[in-house]
Amino acid sequence: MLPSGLRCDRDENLPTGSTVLRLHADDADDGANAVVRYYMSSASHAAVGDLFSVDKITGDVVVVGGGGLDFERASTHHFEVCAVDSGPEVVTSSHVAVVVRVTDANDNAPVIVVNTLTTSGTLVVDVVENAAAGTFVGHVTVRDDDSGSNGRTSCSLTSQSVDNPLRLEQVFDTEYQVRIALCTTVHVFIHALIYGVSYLLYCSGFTALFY
Ligand SMILES: [Ca+2]
Ligand SMILES: [Ca+2]
Ligand SMILES: [Ca+2]
Repeated sequence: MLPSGLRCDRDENLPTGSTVLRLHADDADDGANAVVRYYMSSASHAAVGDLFSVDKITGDVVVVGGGGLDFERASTHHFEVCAVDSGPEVVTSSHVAVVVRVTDANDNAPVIVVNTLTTSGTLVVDVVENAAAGTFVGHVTVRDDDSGSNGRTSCSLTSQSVDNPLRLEQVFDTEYQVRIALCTTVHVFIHALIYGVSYLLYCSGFTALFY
């Protein structure tokens, strides 16, 4: 007799050959009448047979292929396993509904897609000199196929230049726009004239950065 239902949680990327769970059915008969064999139902075999198999002797449910468990491909698997005794006639059989829930792992890196207004097919963007602050340069989308915190992303410009003329604006959760910054570096020089018999020129200066 099998339990009516079984549920287990298993890590994503569990490799081929790993045992997901072991089924066991008791049979109160004697001899061959009590020897139980395990089979996946034909409907379940059609649905998940490329990923799981059932060892008919041990009752082990094993990962058999498809690159192992992949949360992004399917986070839950449902199938049915039958237990049949080995008497001269099949007297009894029972079945159990199995649910395997796959736990997400952080196995996907963020993917960045940049779109510009250019039609050249390259990511080289021409920007006219003196382009106004706020001029659109490019649209950035960041995607991560994992779930929860594993799929959360942040995005920033990595220019090390202090006068980087670009800024990154977040417009949606995973979408950004690159625009011309307010202005870049301004070098300010101050001249002071002191009039008299002759004049003195005092000159000083500083650099102002606007973003
Ligand atoms: Ca995966
Ligand atoms: Ca994942
Ligand atoms: Ca990720």
